[in-house]
Amino acid sequence: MLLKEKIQAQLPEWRERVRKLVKEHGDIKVGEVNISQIYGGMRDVRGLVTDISYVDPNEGIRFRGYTIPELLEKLPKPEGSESPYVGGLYYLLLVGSIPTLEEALAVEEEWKARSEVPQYVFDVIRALPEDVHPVTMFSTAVLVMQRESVFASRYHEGMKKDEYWDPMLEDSMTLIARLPEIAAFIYRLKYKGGELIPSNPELDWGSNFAHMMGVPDLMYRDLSRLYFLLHSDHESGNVSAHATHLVASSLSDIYYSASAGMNGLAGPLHGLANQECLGWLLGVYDQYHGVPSKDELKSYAWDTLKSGQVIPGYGHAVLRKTDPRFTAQYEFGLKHFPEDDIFKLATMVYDVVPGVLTEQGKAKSPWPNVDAISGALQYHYGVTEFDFYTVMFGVSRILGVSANVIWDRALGQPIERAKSLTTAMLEEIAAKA
Ligand code: AMX
Repeated sequence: MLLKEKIQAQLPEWRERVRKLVKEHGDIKVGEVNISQIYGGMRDVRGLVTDISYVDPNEGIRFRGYTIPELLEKLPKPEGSESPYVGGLYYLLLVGSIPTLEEALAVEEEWKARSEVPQYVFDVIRALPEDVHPVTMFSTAVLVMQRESVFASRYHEGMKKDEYWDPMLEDSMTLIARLPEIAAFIYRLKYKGGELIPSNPELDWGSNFAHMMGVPDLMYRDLSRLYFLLHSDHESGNVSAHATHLVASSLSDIYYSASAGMNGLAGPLHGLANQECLGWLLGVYDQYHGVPSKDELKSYAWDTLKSGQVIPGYGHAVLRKTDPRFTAQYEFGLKHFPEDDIFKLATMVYDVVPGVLTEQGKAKSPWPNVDAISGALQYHYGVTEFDFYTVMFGVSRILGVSANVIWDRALGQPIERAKSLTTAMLEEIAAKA
């Protein structure tokens, strides 16, 4: 497998780099922790390492050093399309460099060869109660495939530690290959009376998802690939990435770990925000029977805040400017359907809400994050069932978190075990300070 060869070739150098850093500079301090951070969700505590992506508070995400506009320009694309192959993105996340078209297609081919979803996965999803949230279905589907884990079986056969990354890659490739069909299955089962659309082996991974969803407009294929690129990774401290990393650190395989990550993504302050965000936009639209005036929107935003709720899609734990993932989606909408009502409304919210949040003065960032607009784009193409959106986020996020845990294994990261203190101990430390 191409990815395996490419990673293997880099391993000696990477292992030596990390070994040397730890051996020669292991005592050097990179940060401190104060009491507010311990009680404040470990914000800004430097305790993780990843080379796959980095979020600068003002600039936003870079994947392997590349900004989103750079990636949209440089990654290979299907002919006549504007969004890159997801296979090429995965190559970049794992290998660290922009692939050629052939290399991106090699990943796509590898996924095609592994894409058949075993019947038991569909049976398990069908056996769940009808009112189960689609993310629960998705996470369950990921988890149940654990029985096929190559990592788990090789571990029990006594594999050597420096080989751990290899079956982790194997499992990740199989898992990812199956995700588009599993996600589309959940969508069609839950919202389209179970009328399924067979996979089209001619299509790339991202387009095939769009096809199996049953969205007739072919631009939805570009949007799907864009969506999968944008949501894939956001360094290591966010809930889905950290949950996956933490679970994987106990040498659980990717099925256990990614399913845990999906359960974290399901929270309303994380991935579920995109569902809540569209719900909020539609609430505005309903209340004013269409796109409201700016003043009406402002008063709706204040009502939300006064009732003690957050305005979904705005604010971020790290970012302090408009999220470039928001901008990329905003530009897509502006190019393809500027007159769409919900898109216009989302644009107006972008105009109004940062001012409202600034006036309220609580949120450290009043700017939109990735979720503020993604639902409006889905809605335009007829994917209006917004409790499904976090599943799409999950399909994408598994790309990033799996790339991270493959490298965790490759570099021999140990089981994670942070230290906790009691409140009395902290009081004592404070009293002595
Ligand atoms: N609307 C109203 N209040 C907000 C707010 C928003 N959009 N964003 C932050 N605040 C409030 C917080 O609730 C907090 O209030 P508190 O002191 O009463 O608890 C205060 O501002 C300070 O919060 P912060 O330090 O700026 O943010 P944080 O790091 O604690 O949380 C986040 C970050 C994203 C959870 C928060 O901004 C939020 O709840 N936003 C809305 C939900 C959302 O969009 N989530 C998606 C995040 C991206 C993703 O993972 N998909």
